Amino acid sequence: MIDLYFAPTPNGHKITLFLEETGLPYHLHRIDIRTGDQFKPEFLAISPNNKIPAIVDHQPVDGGAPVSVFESGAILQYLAEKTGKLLSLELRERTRTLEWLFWQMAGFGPMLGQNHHFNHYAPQPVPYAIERYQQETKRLYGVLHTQLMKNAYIAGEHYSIADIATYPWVVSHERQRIDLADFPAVRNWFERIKNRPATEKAYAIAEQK
Ligand SMILES: N[C@@H](CCC(=O)N[C@@H](CS)C(=O)NCC(=O)O)C(=O)O
Repeated sequence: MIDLYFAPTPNGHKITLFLEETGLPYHLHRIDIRTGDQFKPEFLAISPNNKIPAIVDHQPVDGGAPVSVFESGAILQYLAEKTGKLLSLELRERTRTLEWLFWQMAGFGPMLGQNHHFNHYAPQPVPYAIERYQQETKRLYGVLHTQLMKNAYIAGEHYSIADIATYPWVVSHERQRIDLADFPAVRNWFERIKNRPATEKAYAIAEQK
């Protein structure tokens, strides 16, 4: 059984998407990041950077003590290696998948996070920052569009943890002031992932619990 420490945010949704897609049993624990659950000592013991998502795997493949993992990209890689799913063992496809997973973790996620911040949460308008992160958001959607012109999915012809890491950030495209009509390959990919039964279930469960 996997314990998942979760809030319904893009980074949180990555892990419910993976777990629903693969059918790995899990128990979802809500962390209310608006009221400070992420600073409680028992959560910091699992996630020292005080952020969701985090997991504890009570049945690691080595048969040893439970393993905890924080950082959504590391969690996706850990779970993919545990299950043998959504991360190819073939050298080139695996490299491509990890390359785009790291692209999401280091670029698409953080830059779009800044876009959300300066468009919706900053206590005062900062035009330079709004413009800077809007341009960077558009650039990154352009990079994703170019990649998706080549393949059905980000790392090739198979759905992978690179898609799972990226999709929840595209869900918020309207908040990022992005029109998917400007990026048709992204829009087609987005619609296909949205209609996967596991995606529908992951979002429904996350909103309920
Ligand atoms: N790089 C981290 C980012 C995680 C992250 O930013 N989590 C946010 C919610 S999406 C959070 O827990 N924020 C609480 C806080 O910063 O106190 C990951 O991908 O896991």
